[in-house]
Amino acid sequence: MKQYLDVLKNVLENGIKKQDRTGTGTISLFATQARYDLREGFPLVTTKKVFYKGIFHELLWFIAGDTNIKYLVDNKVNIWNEWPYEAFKKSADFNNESLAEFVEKIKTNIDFANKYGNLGPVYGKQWRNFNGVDQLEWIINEIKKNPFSRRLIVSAWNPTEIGQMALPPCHTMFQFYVTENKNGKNILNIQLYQRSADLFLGVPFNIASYALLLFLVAQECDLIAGEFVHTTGDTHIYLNHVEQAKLQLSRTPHKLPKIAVKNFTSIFDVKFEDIEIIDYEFDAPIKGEVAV
Ligand code: UFP
Repeated sequence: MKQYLDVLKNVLENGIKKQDRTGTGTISLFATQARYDLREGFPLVTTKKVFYKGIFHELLWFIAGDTNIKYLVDNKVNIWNEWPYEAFKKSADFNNESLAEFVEKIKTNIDFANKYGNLGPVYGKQWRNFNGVDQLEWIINEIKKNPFSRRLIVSAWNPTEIGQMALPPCHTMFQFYVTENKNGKNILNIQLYQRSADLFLGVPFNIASYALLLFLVAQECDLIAGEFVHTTGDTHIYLNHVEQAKLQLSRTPHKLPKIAVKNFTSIFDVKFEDIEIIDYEFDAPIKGEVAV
């Protein structure tokens, strides 16, 4: 994962101090790019431990078109809880419940989850129903029928619905690109455009998520998973992550793990238990405050 460390180093050395929405302050650079080739291994950052399981659950949740946190909290994934909790606090039903109590209610009371667990039309909704269009199903059929198309795009950035979303999408659109391979199966590549990238905390997860998406779509379309090209707009390191970033840069990357998905029948039927990360070698986790 030298490519990731190179971006981290580039922003630390060449980034410019920039104020931001959260009030934390960042060092930021506009528009960077890194390329990860899945044929060299699965791009999971190795210079700190990455807890990838939550992100795999999240991707399956996107693919299912789900936008309610219930599936995530049922699977102990707590990355999206703050937003519906904030909305619940403003409701007439709020009775000074803590975030933990709110999450417990989501788990145990389906009516409550239906009423208060929704995030609005975030990724899953846009991927599967962008103003009536199932973009994911469409793109998979299109890659199968017309692999060399230059129009293989999915967009989560839906200006007609941004106002109803808990958070405007950070990973805004992706494009597939098929490379012809004379010696075997053709190769599937993906480029993500991410408008805003928290390099230390968010990006290792974003890389793992899109690498898994590429792997699954390649399986589905009987292609080889090739490059994930990660293009980021506002590429930043929060000022309270600078020491952590330097610590990471002092470490030497390990060799990359491999990925395998057992019992694959369709991208729409993948079970979390069937996704396997093999031989993940990593250094100690590094803590950092999330800017909200
Ligand atoms: N962020 C990421 N990746 C994500 C995600 C959020 O890096 O997948 F959802 C970070 C980027 C930024 C903040 O630091 O979260 C979102 O704030 P804003 O909407 O102001 O860009």
